[in-house]
Amino acid sequence: MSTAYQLWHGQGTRSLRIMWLAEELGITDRITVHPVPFPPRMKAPEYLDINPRGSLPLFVDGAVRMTESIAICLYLLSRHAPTPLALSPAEPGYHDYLEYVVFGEASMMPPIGGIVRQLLIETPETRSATVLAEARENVAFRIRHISAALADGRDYLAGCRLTLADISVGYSLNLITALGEGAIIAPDVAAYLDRLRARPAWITASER
Ligand SMILES: N[C@@H](CCC(=O)N[C@@H](CS)C(=O)NCC(=O)O)C(=O)O
Repeated sequence: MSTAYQLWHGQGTRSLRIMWLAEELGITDRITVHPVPFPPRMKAPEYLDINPRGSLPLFVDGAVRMTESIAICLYLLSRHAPTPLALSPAEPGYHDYLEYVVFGEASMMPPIGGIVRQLLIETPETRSATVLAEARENVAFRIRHISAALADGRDYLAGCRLTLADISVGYSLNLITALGEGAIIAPDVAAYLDRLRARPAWITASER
């Protein structure tokens, strides 16, 4: 099948959600991947000519240009429907699907960003142990919402199968471990993350 999509991708950044989804969908042969060093604002200023936001991902499909990782994933799911990676409104758990697709970005990433700031951006002089502890506590508290979805031995967040909800949340959980902060993650959620990271699609996508 001919290439139709273009993705500007930074290793470990939110564009990994699209790489992972593409592997699960079996459509990687349709995507031209443009690797971008992170952060582009400092390491690839020419990228600002293509994406003035300076953020990753950037996705292009003909005249379509998108820069929000979750919106791009939803776009690909609708372009490649039907797929088990999406839940339809008629299926049980549809509301959980919507909830966790959004939760992985909108609720998980801001406090994780607080940890990133303290660990990677602030200097020893400006770093605040209080702010870092507060961000860690906030992340741990939000992870309880993931535990609730996995109660009663459920393997996935919605619909008893892997969906975009798991890809959205799984990316955020993986980032916590990449920061060396895996101890924040409750054991049931850590086991869930291990299951996600054992998937061939994750392994292939995360190496690119
Ligand atoms: N909500 C957006 C956030 C995009 C974003 O902030 N991406 C980060 C990488 S994970 C980035 O490019 N940061 C560098 C910058 O904004 O300069 C999404 O989900 O795609």
